Formats: sequence, C-alpha cells, structure tokens
Amino acid sequence: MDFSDSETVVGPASADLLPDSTAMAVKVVVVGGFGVGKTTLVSSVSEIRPLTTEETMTQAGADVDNLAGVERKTSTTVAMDFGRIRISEELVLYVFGTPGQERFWFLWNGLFEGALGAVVLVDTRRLEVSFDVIGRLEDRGVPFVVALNAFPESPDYPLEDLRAALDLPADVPIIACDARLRESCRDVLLALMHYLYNLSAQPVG
Ligand SMILES: Nc1nc2c(ncn2[C@@H]2O[C@H](COP(=O)(O)OP(=O)(O)OP(=O)(O)O)[C@@H](O)[C@H]2O)c(=O)[nH]1
Ligand SMILES: [Mg+2]
Repeated sequence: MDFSDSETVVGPASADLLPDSTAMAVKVVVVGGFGVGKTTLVSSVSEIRPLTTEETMTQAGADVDNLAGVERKTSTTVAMDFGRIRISEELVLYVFGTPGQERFWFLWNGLFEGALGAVVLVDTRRLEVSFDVIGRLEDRGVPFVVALNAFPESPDYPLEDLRAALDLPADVPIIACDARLRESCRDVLLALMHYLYNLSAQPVG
C-alpha cells in the first residue's frame, strides 16, 4: 500500500511534554468575578498553548449578566481555562481558570475537584464582584491568596483597607499583579504555593 499521500500524524510539541524530572503535579484554580482577568492570567502564565473556552457575548445575555464596569467586553469564558507551568525541576502546576459569570458557576464543582488551592483575582475598581467568590471559597474550605489585577484606573487602596473590605483573615496573602505579564502571574502562583506550604507545615488542631 502506498502511504505517500497520507498526512503525517503530529504529536504534541516536545515543549508540551512533561519533563522526566517532574515528581509532583499540583492543581490550582483561578477564580474571580466577571472580567477581572482570569483568562488573561492563565494564558500569560502557561508555558503550553493555553486552552480557553471564550465565546462571543451577545445581546441575549445582556439582561442576565451584570456588565457594569466591563461594558466593552466582547467575549467571556463559558467553561474553563487551562494552562501549565513548571515551578521547579520537580513541581508542575496545572492552572484552571473558572468562568466569571454567575450563570456558569455551577461548573466550579468539577473544576475544584482535587485542587489544592486557589487564586482570587480582584479588580479593585469593582470589589463587590469578589464578595460572593470569596464566600464560596470559604464555604468550600479551599485555601486561597488574593491577587489585585492592575488596571489603568485602579484605585490605590491601602492594603489593610482592602483586607477589611474583603473581610480577609490576617494570614491570607494579598499580592499586586498584572495579569498580562508572565513573571507577575508566576509570582502570584509562587505566593500561593508558599502559603499552601506554610499551612501544611502548621501543627494540626
Ligand atoms: N489593563 C489591563 N487589562 C487587563 C488586565 N488583565 C486583563 N485585562 C483585560 O481585561 C479584559 C478581561 O480579561 P479576561 O481575561 O477575559 O477576564 P476574565 O476574568 O477571564 O473574564 P470572564 O471569563 O468573562 O469572567 C480583557 O480585555 C483583558 O485584555 C490587566 O492586568 N491590565
Ligand atoms: Mg475568562
């Protein structure tokens, strides 16, 4: 049989394969209100081509979704984002982004399965969209850090005022970031890993 016209089957690029040195893979989730920059963060930090599920926003959703403050947004996550980053020779993070619109929040159940911790991404121009998100994480008992995504017109609140406004316990780290910058997003994930490590090192009870 002549296969000369057959298409070559292309496997994953070698950069997409997990290195042999990987000893541990940890799942973390990025949550936050509508349009705070979750998909941007996952896409910037991922070293493989990120999986996104962006769909165009149409007039049909205008009465259902709260578009206040994000009127110029044209697409939204309808299922999840997925990316991967290697933190060290041994440790790889699988990063899942959640949809921000409340009508898709039922997907959290699956997305949180097996997750060790979360990043709550906050837009300080619209703090109120973070309240429910943080409440839901606390209900689930999922440890989290808070990352403040910098937008040009973001107000510069003192950290302790933000902690009080978001009703965060004193030990929850708050980190400033720019979701468009890889290094910045990496620092957020490192802060989460340090936080999780410290929690696990605390004596039980
Ligand atoms: N200036 C600035 N713009 C940002 C930043 N992060 C995201 N954006 C912009 O904000 C918009 C929303 O970003 P997304 O990443 O889609 O937000 P999302 O949280 O995934 O949105 P949903 O999935 O719809 O909830 C996009 O137009 C981004 O380009 C940031 O750090 N700075
Ligand atoms: Mg998104």
